Formats: sequence, C-alpha cells, structure tokens
Amino acid sequence: SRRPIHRALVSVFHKEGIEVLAQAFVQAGTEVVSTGSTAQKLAQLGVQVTPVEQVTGFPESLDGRVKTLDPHVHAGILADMTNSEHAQQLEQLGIKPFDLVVVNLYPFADTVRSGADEAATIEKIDIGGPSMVRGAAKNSATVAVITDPKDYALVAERVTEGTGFTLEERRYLAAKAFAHTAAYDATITQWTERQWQRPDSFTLQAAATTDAQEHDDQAQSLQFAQTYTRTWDLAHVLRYGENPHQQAALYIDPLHRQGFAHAEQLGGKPMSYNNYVDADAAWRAVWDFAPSIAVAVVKHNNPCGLAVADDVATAHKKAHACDPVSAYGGVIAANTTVTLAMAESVRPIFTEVIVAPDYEPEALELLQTKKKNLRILKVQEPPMSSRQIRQIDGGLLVQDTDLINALGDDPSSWKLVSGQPADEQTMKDLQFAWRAVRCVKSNAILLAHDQATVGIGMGQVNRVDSCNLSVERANTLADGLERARGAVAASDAFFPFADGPQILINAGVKAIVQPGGSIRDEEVIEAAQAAGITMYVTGTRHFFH
Ligand code: 93A
Repeated sequence: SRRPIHRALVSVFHKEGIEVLAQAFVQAGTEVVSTGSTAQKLAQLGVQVTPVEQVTGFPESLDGRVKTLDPHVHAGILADMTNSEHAQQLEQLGIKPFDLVVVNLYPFADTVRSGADEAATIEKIDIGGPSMVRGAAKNSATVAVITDPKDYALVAERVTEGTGFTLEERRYLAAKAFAHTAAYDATITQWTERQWQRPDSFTLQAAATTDAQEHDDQAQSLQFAQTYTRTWDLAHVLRYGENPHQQAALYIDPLHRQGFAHAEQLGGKPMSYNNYVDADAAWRAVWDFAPSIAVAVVKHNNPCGLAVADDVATAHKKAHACDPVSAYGGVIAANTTVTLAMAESVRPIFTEVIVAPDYEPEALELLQTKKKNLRILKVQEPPMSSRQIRQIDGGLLVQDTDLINALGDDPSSWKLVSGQPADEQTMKDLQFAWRAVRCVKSNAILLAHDQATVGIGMGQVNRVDSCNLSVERANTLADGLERARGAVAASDAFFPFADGPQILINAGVKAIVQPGGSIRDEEVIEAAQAAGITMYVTGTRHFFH
C-alpha cells in the first residue's frame, strides 16, 4: 500500500522548516509544482520547481485569490490512481497525478489578532489552500497530505528513502488535514459572527411566529452555532486536573487574546487547574460590584469573604475578616489596583493566587519578593463571557451568564412584604448582600453587615442547613462576636418553608431580601411580620450550581 512520492505540490504561507523538505526533493529528484513565493524559496534551495502557472496555463490573478484553483491542479490531486478509469482519464487530459500535497494556510487567526481591518482580514481567508488540503485528504487512497510543519521531517525521510507512505499513514494524515480545515473554517465563523450581525430581515416577526419558529428564533439568538463551531487554541498543558491523576490543559480563544484565561502572570508557581477555577470565580464576583471597589476571597469556587469599601486595602481586610479560617490557601481578587497597604495585609496570609487589573509598583515588589509562591495575575479587562457552556454526558448545556441585570435586581422594584422600609444603611447592606449572594453556590444564604459578608452558608441541599451554617459562621469565626445580630440576609432563591427564615430571625437578623414565589410565601412572610423584621422580595433568583 506504500506509494512512492514522484510528484509533489507545495504551497506554504510560512516557509519555516521547508529546508528539510527541499533537501529531500533534491536528493530524490522529486518533481515539484509550487506557487509564487513558495516556488521562489524552493528554487533558492536548489529544487527544480515547476511554477503552478505552467501547470494551469493561467496566471496567478486577482491579488493571488486565484492561484491553484484550477482543474489541472485539482484533477491531479483528486484522481484515484488505484482506479484504472481515473488513471486513463488523467492521461487523456494530459494531467499528471500528485503523490504528495504540502500546504500551510493563510494565517487567518494571527491576522485578526494583529488588529488588521476587515478588508485585510478577509484577504487572509484561504480558499485555494483548504481546497487542495481537502482534495488530497479525500483522495488518501493515493495522495499524502501534510498541513503540519512538524511532519516535514517524516515526509523528508519517506521522500529520500523512496518508500512513500502506507495507506494507514495516508489516512491518518488525511484525518489530521480534515481536522485542520474544520478548525480553520470554525475560526472564520467565530470571526464573522462577531463582525457581522444578523440583519433584521432575517429576524422573524414576533406577531407572525408560531411556537416552533419562536423557539428557533431563540436558539438563533443564543448563537448556538457559535458555541458549537467555536475553536480553541491549546495555551498550555497543566500539571494535572482537579486531582493529580487527571490530565488537564488550558485552551484559549484563537481570535481575541483577552480575558481571564489570558491573564499575565507576574510571579509565583505555575497556575493549576483548581487555581484557574477559583480565581475565575473570584474575578467574576468582584466585578459584580463595579464601579464600587470590591475584594473577594474564594476557596473551592465559593466565597469565604466579600466586601466593598472606599479603598482596596480596607475591602480586603473586611473580606478576610468574614472567615479567616477558610481564607487560608484561598484566592484573592480585587477589581482595582492593588495598593501597598493591601499587599501588606495580604503578606501574612497563605494565599494561592491574587488577581487584579494592576498593582502599585511597591505592592508588586513586596508580593514578588516576600511571597515567592503566590501566583500574581494581572487582567486588565473585566469578565466578558456572555455565555456559559457546561458539558454533560453526550452533550453540552448552554446558557447566558448570570449577571446582576435581571428586572428584580434593581432595588426600586423590590416589594416590601414585612416590617418597616429599610433605612439607608440597611438598604445599602441589603443591596450588597443581594449582589454578593449571586456568586455563592446554592443553596446560598448570605449575612452581611457594613458592606461586607459576615456569614455565608453555601452548597447545602436544603435551605435550613444553609441558614444554620451562615449563622454559625457569623457567630463563631469572630472571637465571640455575635455578628448575625443586626446583620441583613440574602437568599439566592425563595424559602420553601418558614423554618429557614426563623433561624435567621432567632439569630437577630434585622432584614432579609429574597426572591419570593414559594407556595408557602405567606407562612414565610408571616414569620417575618411576627418578628417585626424587614423583608423584601425581588421576584428574581440567582441560583449558582
Ligand atoms: O487566495 S487563495 O485562496 N487562492 C488560491 O488559489 C491559492 N492557492 C494556494 N490562496 C491560495 N493558496 C495559498 O497560498 C496557500 O494555502 C498558501 O498559504 C499560500 C502560498 O502562496 P505563496 O506560495 O505565493 O506564498
């Protein structure tokens, strides 16, 4: 099944590594057909090249858009030489078959990343290259296709030896080539979807829609196509995954090198899988409070402290004070420049990662020199993913990212269902608690005082346990201070029974904000009224699983 390589077609954008191929072609006396600058380069390296124009009888034209798109080329690629009729036809047409196709596509993603304008970007959509690659891959029965410069050395060996590739090898190369062109096209799709919006003429008119159409329209607006065809570049292999026996890697957006995954690391050990998960959660949490200055301390994807203050050092102190026990080995995020004062208060605390938009030079120096293991991340832009993807067995779940932008997130829409309207300070704390509870894993009960969390109950399978946990944390982690008393509480979803709020009431919580909507709302509200505490319902919930 081996097919010696007598005739090759070479068209590569990046010429790196081509020397080894050229040398092999010279040595084996391979006939080489090539395009413009590839032909020039090969000729310089001593290869006897036939310019592709000589094969097509047609000049390279339209700014290079038409070089190899010609039946003289494609018949030579697509003729299955194990099929005698193909061989015969080719001979009648006076066309010689290719045994090898080597292509390196126009660098589309690099061009987008370089900030090139639309016209220049479009020019870097390779058409002839993928056509040759796909043709050769389809015809793996007789042609070997190379798209990865890492494979040049192996090709060179097979050319010089005069053996060529086996069918099995050609099929492997074909599969690799199809994956390559698929990813290439997906990257183009990703760009067009950001660049060109769906025109109104393609939007279904609401009045005329059937249920099915509406559903279809919704699916389109979620841009499932983008989700499914999205390509990612391997950034680096991680030491391991969630546990040491799990392999793991970080993949990044090929077109836009922005966002948390592209964080600049200014110090410390390499980021681990868990570091990425936790720091991303912390990063998202603090931006829920912008433009206020906020700091979050996160462990295992849950906050163990969150606070807002007029300066970042105070915000950190308040966040840390919520649960100093759990903060050990945590991740810290700030949504503003880390000051020397904050760096000094972080210094004595064992911390895995710190992430912020920037660092004062003295703050950075202190962290770099005094905390050698601390991973210091700089991310300049706020989180921007508007969509979340989660894998399930055999499929993917896609949803909009939960932001504090729902109708019921605006306190002016909250409904007072018990007690006196909150005074200004209490209202500020209720708003803070409502924002903060968004990033706590369900079931979430969050106690806050003075723009800081003081007790967080998270990740329980019933709301009563979360209530108990929040109170226990508030009252045991602060040297005998009963921090639940006089605090406000937020619940990420409605209370199904009055038992949960009763725990909060008994602990002395003065006001509660919750979505409402339980069939036992009345009982819940009655409990609040009986205790004379303030309760608001938002009509919006913030589950986070
Ligand atoms: O503009 S194209 O889509 N039209 C073509 O017919 C064509 N043929 C090869 N681009 C085309 N190519 C690409 O040109 C190859 O994929 C390769 O990236 C590049 C090599 O051109 P040169 O040898 O002139 O540098």
